[in-house]
Amino acid sequence: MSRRALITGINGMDGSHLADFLLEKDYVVYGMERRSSTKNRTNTAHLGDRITFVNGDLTDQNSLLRVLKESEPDEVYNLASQSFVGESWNTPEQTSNVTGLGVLRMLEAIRELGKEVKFYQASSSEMFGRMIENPANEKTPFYPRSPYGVSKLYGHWITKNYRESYDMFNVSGILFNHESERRGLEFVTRKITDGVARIHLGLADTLTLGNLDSKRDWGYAPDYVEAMWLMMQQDQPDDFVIATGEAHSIREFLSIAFSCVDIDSWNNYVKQDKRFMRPAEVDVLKGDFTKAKGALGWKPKTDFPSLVTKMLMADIDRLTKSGK
Ligand code: NDP
Ligand code: GDR
Repeated sequence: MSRRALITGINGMDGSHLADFLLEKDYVVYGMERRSSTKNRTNTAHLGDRITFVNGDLTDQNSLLRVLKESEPDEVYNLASQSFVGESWNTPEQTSNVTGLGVLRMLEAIRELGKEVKFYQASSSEMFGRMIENPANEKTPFYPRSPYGVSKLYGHWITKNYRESYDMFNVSGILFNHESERRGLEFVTRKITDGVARIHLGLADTLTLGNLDSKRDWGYAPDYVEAMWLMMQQDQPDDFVIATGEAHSIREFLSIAFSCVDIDSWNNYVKQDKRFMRPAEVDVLKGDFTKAKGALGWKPKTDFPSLVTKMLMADIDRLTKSGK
């Protein structure tokens, strides 16, 4: 019989890639979305009726229990969150409520349901923040640098605590940055590929960014959703760092993207604005995925230049077709 999965944050980047992956594995997939006045299913439009959408919100306890009863999952992947680090200083309370307490609500809903359900929590490299150890591994102490990072840390520890308190099958994937053609336009990678595509097509003259010196360990999202699934197939629940082991600066990202459209002196096209700087920055993030490689047999398949090129080509293609 097909296994059943519930994915929260279904219309986000990871939710849509995970749905693609699980459908390939013959899962029955339910995707939780929250109500909005205008539906945004851009990332899931291609799935048609191959998945079932259910309405629920991580800030509403009863809705989560209802969603679990409707979907009857064997595996829950909790990918929903207020995921934009920059925004977490503007709405710290809302971020804590969704990204932190939302995890507790889902765990309580699973307990209330009273059936054995495996639970995946989308933890983040932002929990390492100041990077006490470089590269960071599963034993590295945490030092979050934003309300988002602090909220993720709560979600991480409550997931672990419920595993130990109630013998639940709960895993936390500590994923470093991962990107794809479906990344939200406000995140720096997609902002760059969209911006460079516009400059290339004559639709824009400049691209305005914040801090160009921070470094991130960037992987490709479809590679990373496989790691989520592998963690859920282990005999014993455990937590894993998922990363590429390489860190690159925003400047390097810009340089590759602009060189793809034959522009060498990219400095002429990029402006900086304080609006995009953060009150506290994470200067560098780099992860050590040795444990995942050994226990899950996982490793990244897409290198940094290929990631940048794929994202840029997709944006050029999209903008060429739409003309705006
Ligand atoms: P996205 O921002 O693309 O997706 C987040 C999803 O959460 C959206 O679909 C959003 O719905 C939904 N959501 C937000 N608030 C609520 C709520 N109150 N109730 C229900 N749903 C809600 O994130 P990603 O796909 O990039 O990331 C997936 C998860 O992994 C997130 O938890 C993120 O914090 C975490 N993560 C991501 C990493 C990355 O590099 N991408 C790295 C490490 C962790 P709506 O469309 O309605 O806003
Ligand atoms: P991040 O991603 O904060 O790492 O969180 P983001 O792309 O927003 O920022 C990465 C770095 O780029 C710098 N930067 C800019 N960022 C944005 N968004 N816009 C700009 O114009 C800009 N200019 C420079 C930032 O200061 C930062 O240093 C992502 C999210 O997916 C989280 O949910 C996830 O947990 C972490 O990755 C791991």
